[in-house]
Amino acid sequence: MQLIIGNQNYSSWSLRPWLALKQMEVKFEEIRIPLYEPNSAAAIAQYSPSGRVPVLIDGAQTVWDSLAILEYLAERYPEQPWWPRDLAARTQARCISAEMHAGFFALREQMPMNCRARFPGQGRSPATDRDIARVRQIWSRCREQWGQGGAFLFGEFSIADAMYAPVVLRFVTYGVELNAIEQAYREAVLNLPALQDWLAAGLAETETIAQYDTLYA
Ligand SMILES: N[C@@H](CCC(=O)N[C@@H](CS)C(=O)NCC(=O)O)C(=O)O
Repeated sequence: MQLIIGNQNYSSWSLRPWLALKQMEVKFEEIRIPLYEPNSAAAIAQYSPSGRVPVLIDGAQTVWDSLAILEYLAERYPEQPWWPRDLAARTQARCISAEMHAGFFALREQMPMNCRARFPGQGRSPATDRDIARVRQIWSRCREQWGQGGAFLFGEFSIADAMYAPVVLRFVTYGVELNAIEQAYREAVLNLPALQDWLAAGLAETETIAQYDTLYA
């Protein structure tokens, strides 16, 4: 099984299936293609019909799009707890994962993932403030309603946490203030050894993407 990803410093969509694969202890080969370089599009096109990463290659099966990859993995390895086991919790987890996948445009555009950077207080606007408030509400409500069995949104780590992991990293980069419940959740995600491995790899990368590094520099 191969997962094609972009730069670990910047590629938020790549982080989602990568982190879930690590958490569920599924072995895979990682193929990293630095984005926005002269040969990036050609390199991605070798694997991805959409021209985007992440892409999962499992034998004859090509799966592009982060959420489709996560759903595929959940079906391929049904013994692992990709989604919460309780139907009501699982439904909620699917709703917030879809909400992340299909929305939060201001947060994504004005506060792009950049693990190495620190831009505290930057990127704020009425639109990003709305997105931040909604993420905080989701985290608080999930932790309060479903979080008893562990430190994650639905207790145990699930796809929903993978979907929100890049937001945890954005909140660090842009210094977003959180309440105690949300802070504890942010720390639980940050303390995952796999997330630390991702950050270390991102920090060690030498490529830079000027449009993200100079946004608030
Ligand atoms: N909806 C897609 C979005 C994927 C996406 O936008 N990937 C970015 C990197 S994070 C990409 O491949 N950009 C390269 C490009 O657009 O040329 C998903 O969920 O996988």
